[in-house]
This record gives sequence, C-alpha cells and structure tokens, in this order.
Amino acid sequence: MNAYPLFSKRIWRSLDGIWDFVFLGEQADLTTLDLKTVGFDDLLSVPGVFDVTPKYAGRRGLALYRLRVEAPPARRLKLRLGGIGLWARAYWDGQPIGTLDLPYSGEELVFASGPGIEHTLVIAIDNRFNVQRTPLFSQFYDFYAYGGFYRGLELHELPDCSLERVRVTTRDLATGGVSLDIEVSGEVPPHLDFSVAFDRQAAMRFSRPVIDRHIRLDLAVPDFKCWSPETPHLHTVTVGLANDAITERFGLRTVSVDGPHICINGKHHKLLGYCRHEAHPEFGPVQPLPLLIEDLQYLKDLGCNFVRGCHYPQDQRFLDLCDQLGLLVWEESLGWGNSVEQANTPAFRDAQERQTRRMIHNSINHPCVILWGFMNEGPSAQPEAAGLYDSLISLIRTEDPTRLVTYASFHSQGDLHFGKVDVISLNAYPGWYAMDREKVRPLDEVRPHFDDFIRQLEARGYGSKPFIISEFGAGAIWGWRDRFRAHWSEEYQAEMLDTICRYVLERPRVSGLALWHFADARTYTSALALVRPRTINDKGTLDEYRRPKLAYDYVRRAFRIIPSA
Ligand code: ADA
Repeated sequence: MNAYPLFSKRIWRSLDGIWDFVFLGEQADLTTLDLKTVGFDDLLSVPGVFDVTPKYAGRRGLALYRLRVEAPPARRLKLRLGGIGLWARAYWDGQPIGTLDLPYSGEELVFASGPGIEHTLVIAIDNRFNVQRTPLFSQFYDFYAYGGFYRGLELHELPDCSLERVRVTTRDLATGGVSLDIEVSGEVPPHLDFSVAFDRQAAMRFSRPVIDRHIRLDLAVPDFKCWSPETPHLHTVTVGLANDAITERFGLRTVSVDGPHICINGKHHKLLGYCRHEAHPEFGPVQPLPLLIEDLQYLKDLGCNFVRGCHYPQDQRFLDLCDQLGLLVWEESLGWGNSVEQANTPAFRDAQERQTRRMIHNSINHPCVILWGFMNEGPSAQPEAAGLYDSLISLIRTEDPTRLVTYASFHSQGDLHFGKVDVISLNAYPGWYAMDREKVRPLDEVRPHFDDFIRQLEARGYGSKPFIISEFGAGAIWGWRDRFRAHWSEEYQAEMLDTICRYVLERPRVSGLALWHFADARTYTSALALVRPRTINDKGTLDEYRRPKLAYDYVRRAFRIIPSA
C-alpha cells in the first residue's frame, strides 16, 4: 500500500525488500570508516529493525544497509524515507547525500544520480543514544528505541520541474470550496501551465505565476460530500504538469471548538479512544499491513472514534486508513518527560521545531488529523521552558491554522500554558500510581482526582475550554486473573477502565478520553523496568500480540452502549 500523495507520471520504485547488512557494533565510528572496505555478511528486511531480529536483539551500535539500484545518469533523484531510528546517513555511490536525525519523521533527500546506470545506496543506521546527535530520543523514554527502517523507502526520478505537495484547505462546507496551495521544486519557471482534476472529473487547465515556488488558487469540488467520522467521504485532486502529476487525497471538513466541545463541521464530538504505540514484539515499530488493519478493526470494534498517536509522527499509511475509517487522530512530535534543561538545549529545540514542522507538512491533507501535539509530559510547569512552548505553539498555528493545538501535560496544578492552547490535555493515573499506596484497590481516587482538576480549571478561568484526559490506565498482565483483584490483575484494570469511561461519558465537561494504551509495548530493558513486568508497558487493553484482556469488553460496552452526556 502506497500512502498519499501518489505520483502517476513519474518513474519511481519501492526500495522495500531484502538489503545487504552488516552490524559493526558498539565501538564503530562512522567518521573513520572506509565504506569501500566494509564487508556485508548478512541480509535483512527493509522496512525492518535489526535489533528485534534474533541475531541482533537488543544490540546497540552502528549498522550498514546496502542496496544496488539502477537509475539513469545525470538525473535529479529523490529518496523518500517513511521513518528511521535512531539516526541515519545515506550514501549514493560512496558520497553522503543526507543525514536523518529525527526518529519517526518522514523525510526526503534530493540528489543527482551521477554517471552510469548502476549505483550503490548505503544507509548507515545508528541506534546508540546520543543527545547531541539524536536529541529527541533519550534512554529514559518509556518505549523501546529501535534501530533501522521503521517504514518503507521509495526512489523517485524527478523531472526538471517537479510537484512537491498540494495542500488542500476546506474554505466553505456549503459549496465545497477549497484552497489549493501547489508547491513545486527544481527548475521552476516564473509561470506554469498545469491541470487540476478532482476525483474522476475532467481536468481544468490553468496558467498562473509561481510565487516563491507556490501557486495558490481557490476552486469548488464538484459533486462534493463532506468528511466526518460517521461519513468519511474522501476526494482526490490531481495536479498535472507536462512531466509530472501528483494526486492528493483530502476530506472536506472543519475543526473548531464550542465551549468545552470539540466540533467537526460544527457538530459536537466527544473523543473516545486510545493512545497507541506503533509496536509489535516481532517487528518493533514496523507495521505490516495486516497488523495495521487488525489494530484498526479492534479500535472500531471497541467503539472508538479517536486515537492519540503516541509519542511521535505517525505512519502515513495508518493516517490514510484513519481517513477512510473516520477515526479522529491526535498527532504529536517526539518527546517524553524531557527536563527543562534538556528542552532548552539548542539542539533539542531545533530538532523539536524541525520535526513538528515536518510532521505538519507530511500530514497536512489528512482529514482524520484534528489535533497537533508535541513533547509529551514536557516541562510545562517550569517558567524557563516558556520560550520553547511559545515557539512551538506559534509554529503550529503559523504552519496550520485549521487544526487545534494541544500537548499532554502531567501537571494538574501549575501548568503554565493551558491558556495558550485550544485544548487542555492531562495525563493522570489516580488509582494506579495511587496516592494511598497501602490501599488495595484505590479506585475511589479516580473520580475526585478529575473533579478536582475540573474545579481548578474553573478557578483559573479555563472552565469552558475543551479538556481531554489524554492518558489514564492500569497495568494488567494478560492471563493473570486474581480473586484479590489486585494491581496487575486483569480484573483491576477492567474496573479502572470501566470507572474512567463511565466518568467521562457522564460529564459533558470532559471533551475526550485517550486511554493508556491500546496494546502492550516493549519498553526499558534495564533496571528502569522495575515497574514494567516483562519489560513491557502492560497497560494495554490488548496484550502485545493483540489478545484482548478482560478490560476490552468493559471499554467496548462503555464506548458503544452507554450514552454520553
Ligand atoms: C506517562 C507517559 C506514557 C507512559 C505512561 C505510563 O504518562 O506519557 O508514555 O509512560 O506514563 O505507563 O506510566
């Protein structure tokens, strides 16, 4: 499955398949390595992460992947990478063509093919933690940091003037009015002749000046239908040049707030769903299509209308499928519990801003994405971090004024930025990381905790601002049933999730719930895992192999049957 946008006139190929591989280990230094002398002694799958395979499981170090590729001489090429980790440098015929330091980001490298037809592409992947080189991923994050290609690769032969993206913005739901922002690159003439066709309708021809590599025009989609979670109608637009064509898919819809309610096309929608990691024990962060479909079937079966993509930019194929299925998505850039010191280093700040900008660029046309987030559980209560929060919020609003801005805070008191975002989001685990540690089943901490938070919002003047419980959960080890209904039992988790679902459904003040989390996922492999049995974050409603726990039926009943206030 190729994710949108599609390029029908170009020669391009998927580079997914079996690549030559060598693991050079923990001591290897890329700067002193002579790539010509390296022997490749293994084969691995791309996409794929080496450190989940039996031979290299849990290893950290430098690895090289190699593929022989054919491409015509003297041509502009583009390598599209869906997402890597943790760090990568690509070499074309031995010459560096680009470095990737943003784990999970979809990136593109443009370079010249050079002489000849047969070429060698080598991509060095490093999964060692290094805050200077990969500032966005640290060892203390509560999910495993894999090394390799999280998502697929494509190689495109570019015409002299090529199409980058067409950003489609809904202007008017009543008439199907949209604005198109066509972005071109390469040798761009001052004036372009191009065609625009919606769906399978006849193409319209235009001639327009190009300003700063962009052409903007307003059109109406013929025979349009609006997109909503209940009726996820999608349209396509194809823009054609003499030697290039791009097809983007989009939905006509608006996102807004009305007091505490989040609205799609002006209609209130209570968000009900899950936080979801891209994770599986056999594939790490790589998601084969059957797994994507399986996860989406479970989410729909549970009665969810909402997914929080935790804690990084999402796989574009997942977002395409959410567009089709009408699931609403919160997409966020990578961060996890970063300290104010870390967040304020220039390298972290720069990487955070670059990834947020890139995420918006990549996901701009997905109607499913309604919320942009960043830096999960960051230092939002520290005045010294205000600069970074302000700059990310304003960056998001500048790049995309059509969606809502939020971030998941874990400061129920003293958060400094609730007033600046569209939606207040709180991660909280009363009843699990309980206040009263001696109480056997501290379920009665749950409701007062959130009632108290709502009162605080009221007192601080945010009483009518949308508020989402962006994480809440309890660990349960699949198959461990316990008459004591103790912590880690399926019974206790089921009671906890039932309690929070009922609470959210009863209260109009709560705009949404993203349960932590959809499926169990691997995390720390060191002593950091002392509160993570089996080194898995097992607050999943399904285990890591997607076996539903007892809580599944409770959540399903709540989301599907209990009417929401
Ligand atoms: C945090 C964090 C999650 C996860 C969770 C937990 O809120 O955002 O990634 O670590 O806690 O399981 O405790």
